[in-house]
Amino acid sequence: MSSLRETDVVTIGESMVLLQPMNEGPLAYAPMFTRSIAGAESNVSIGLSRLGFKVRWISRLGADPFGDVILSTLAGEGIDVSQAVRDTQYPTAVYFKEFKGYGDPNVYYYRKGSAVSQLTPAHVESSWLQGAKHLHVTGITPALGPETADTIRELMVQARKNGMTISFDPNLRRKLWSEEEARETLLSLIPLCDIFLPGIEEAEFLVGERTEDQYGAHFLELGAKAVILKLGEHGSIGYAGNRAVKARPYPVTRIIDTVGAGDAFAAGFLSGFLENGDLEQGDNLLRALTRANFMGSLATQYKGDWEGLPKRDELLRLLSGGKEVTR
Ligand code: KDG
Repeated sequence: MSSLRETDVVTIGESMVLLQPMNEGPLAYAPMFTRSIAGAESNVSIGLSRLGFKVRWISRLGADPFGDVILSTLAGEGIDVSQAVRDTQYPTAVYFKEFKGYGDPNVYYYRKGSAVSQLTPAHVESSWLQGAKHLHVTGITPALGPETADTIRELMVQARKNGMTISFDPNLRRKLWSEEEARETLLSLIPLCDIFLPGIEEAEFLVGERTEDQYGAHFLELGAKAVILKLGEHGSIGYAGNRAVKARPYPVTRIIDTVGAGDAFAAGFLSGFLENGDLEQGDNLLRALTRANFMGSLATQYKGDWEGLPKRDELLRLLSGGKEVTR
């Protein structure tokens, strides 16, 4: 086996070509679109890569032009795509957004029967995790095909055996599976992760209505070492060991597009975790949460799922209140 470069983070998931209407309003009346790419795991990969981390993104893509676009975009962001497989039988997925001018955008998926939906545990290669410190997975991949949940589970088990840390963002996508299936599968993956990153509504979906502290205690009891609750406009709260730390939100004056904010948050949090380590020590948890809140708020101010993610020097300058010289 050829040796792969050292990697900070490995992630696995589906990226799609994203078509966004150039005007607001119903998709049925949208004549023109811009083309980008999107996918929760590749969004996190871009966020981390721009902050200077080495990231390996694993996936399957059709042997089609849309697969080419995704690969060249991610490679252009400095991400290791060498383990992504081209599938000659099944296509790359596509998704559309619809901006109604109020609330979150609607999304329409064309991903049934995609290359990633065919993923099985038999595809897992030991090279995927080689030389890596951390695995990040989401609850989207398990929803995509008959054996994709088992594949994610297998990878988490292998990562554990390799001594890697693991983060898991449930990323509930109700359009992809039934509520019962989603709840059962997502809950079953929590004991395999170190860092669990649910939004407050996802926590409620999983275990019913409780207080923030009860969510934290419950998910820690299930086996996560840290629970990071995203509270939207109220910031976030993290639980690790006996600690509970709340981080204030960054005010956003104009929200353009909320899709991808959770992934920006995850990239921000993981970057803090990877830089500072043990979340039970000192102010490590607060620093990671603060960065996560800032990245999440920044992401909502751009159209597109990842385009607004900052590079390291920009992030550090903005976080310290520095102004940009624009002309
Ligand atoms: O978290 C944002 C992602 O959800 C988006 O980029 C596309 O993967 C995607 C999905 O399934 O919605």
